Formats: sequence, structure tokens, C-alpha cells
Amino acid sequence: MEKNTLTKLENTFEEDVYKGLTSYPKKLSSKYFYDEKGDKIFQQIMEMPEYYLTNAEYEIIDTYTPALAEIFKDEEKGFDLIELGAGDGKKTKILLQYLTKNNYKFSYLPIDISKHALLDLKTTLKKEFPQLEVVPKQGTYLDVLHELNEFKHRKKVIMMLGSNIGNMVHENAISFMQGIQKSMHKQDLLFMGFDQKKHPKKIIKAYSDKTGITEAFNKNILVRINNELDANFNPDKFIQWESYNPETGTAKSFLVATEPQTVFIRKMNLHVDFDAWETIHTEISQKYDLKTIDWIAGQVNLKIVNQYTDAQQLFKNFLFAI
Ligand code: AVI
Repeated sequence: MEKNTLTKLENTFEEDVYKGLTSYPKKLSSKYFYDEKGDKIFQQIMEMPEYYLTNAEYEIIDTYTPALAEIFKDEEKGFDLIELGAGDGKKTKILLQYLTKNNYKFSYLPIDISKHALLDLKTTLKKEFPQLEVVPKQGTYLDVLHELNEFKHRKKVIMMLGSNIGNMVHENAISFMQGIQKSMHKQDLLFMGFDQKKHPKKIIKAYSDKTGITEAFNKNILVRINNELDANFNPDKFIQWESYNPETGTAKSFLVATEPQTVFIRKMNLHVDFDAWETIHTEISQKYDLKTIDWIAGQVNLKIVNQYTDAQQLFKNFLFAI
């Protein structure tokens, strides 16, 4: 029998948790950080002074909005501005403000896995830009790739901000971008954020703030397993640890058990044993340099049209075409 989407999603969480916690070393995917509470914690992260990514990309968009609007526009038919992983759209609003104020012809299609974030966004956009046509879509990145194929009637500008691509290992980033590339036609553009390699201390600080917000973000996955799979993780018996390899540009987050313990996950009838100092790898946040972005673009047959950076060159947004 065909399973409905919800069952499929639930199974994926359950299956991933099972696989991740029965393998060695243990792992859980950061995509499960995000539920209503996780979304809120991520909002707090974006406001932390240590988390430089948000302000840097804000500065880029603020500086280059008029130039981008000119590149994005299609005077005849207008264009579809499709944002992958829209979140609260704070950065995008600068662009929307400029485009609407200057009467550019376009629609905005925010796509996000979080229904909650999309509803909030739609409500605020309705207030701030009553004339703007907003078509929100809820779905995973994979659903999104299917959706993208359906937009062929006019120019597409696909946007993915915030270095979300950095949460994928290169292999997955490449197949994801390949999927996007396949959905693109001659005039379409892809505008994407890539966090840059920089002083390792600055990166470590951004992902291990003293207030414990990032730690709570990581631990939210344990809370979700407790709530959704009826488990008894004690988050206080784990600490979050961040590492950064300046050679590969990979920042990795771990939850580390501070003492030996056994966790029972009732829904799966599974006992999970932890030795003291055993790890669960939770997230990668890839940092890039031009060579790596050039290499990825080459792998997926995309051409770099332009690149934009902030005054401190912490972050870059790249514009790609086929
Ligand atoms: C969503 N993503 C790009 C964030 C990042 O920087 O990897 C998630 C995050 N994890 C810890 N802090 C922020």
C-alpha cells in the first residue's frame, strides 16, 4: 500500500535515528534540529554576535540589491524568485522591498521544510508588501527539486541563502546542485550563499557560544527523540563540542556523553549504550574557498556569473547560470 507523505517523513526520522544510533561512530542529522522549538533557537543563533554569517550576508544583499535586481529582471514576462529554505526571510526582505518599490514584475515563492516558518513569513509579507504575490511551498529539498521542474513559463531566479549548502557534505551538495541545474533553463539564475574559510577561532566561536544557545540547538535533537519516539535521553549528560579543520574547511558538531549511560527508545524498543566520552556527530558546516566552489560548479555544469562579498570578506554569494 502507498504510504502517505506524513508517514514517510515520520519513518524517515525513525529510520535515521535507528541507523544513526546503532552505527559506530554514532550520528544524527542536523536536519532534525528543526521543529517549532528548533526554529526559534536558530532565530536566536542568527542574532548572536558570534554568528557572523547573518550580518555578513545581510551586508552583501543590502549593498548589491540594486545591481542584483537589474540582473534578475525580465522586463517582458517578469520572473519567479524561488527561495529554498526561506526561514523568516529577513535578508530577502531587503530585496523584496527594493523590487516592489521599483515596480519590478515578479512573484516570490518561499520554500521551506517548516510549515510554521512559512506561515509566519506569509503573514508578515502580507502586511509589509500587500501587493506582492507570495506562493509559499512546504517541502524538503528533494520535494523542492520536483517543484522546480514545474516552473518553466518564465525566468527563474533560485535563491539559497545562509550557507545552507554547507550543511551537506560535498557529495550531497553536488547531487543537490545537480538537481537544481537540471531544472534550470538558459535565462535562469542560481544565487547561493557560501560561508568562507577564515581564522579558525572565529569559526569555532560562531558554533560554540558561551551562552549555550548552539548547545541547546544540537540537544534539541535529543529532545525530539524523547518527545517523538518516547525515549529517555538526559540532555544534561551530554555536552556539545565543535571542531574545525582548516585544511578541508569542515566545521563539525558533536554531542559528547559525559558519563556511561543507556538510553531506552520505547517506540523502537531499542537500548542505546554510551561509553563515557562517546560521540554523536550531529552537523557539518562547510566553509569554502574559491577553488572548492569552482570545482563544485564544474562538477554540476554551472558557470559562475558573479560573486559578491562583505567588507571583511567573511561570506560570499555566488551567482550561477547554466
Ligand atoms: C542553517 N545552517 C547554515 C547553520 C550553519 O551555520 O551551519 C546551522 C547552525 N548550526 C549551528 N549554528 C548554526
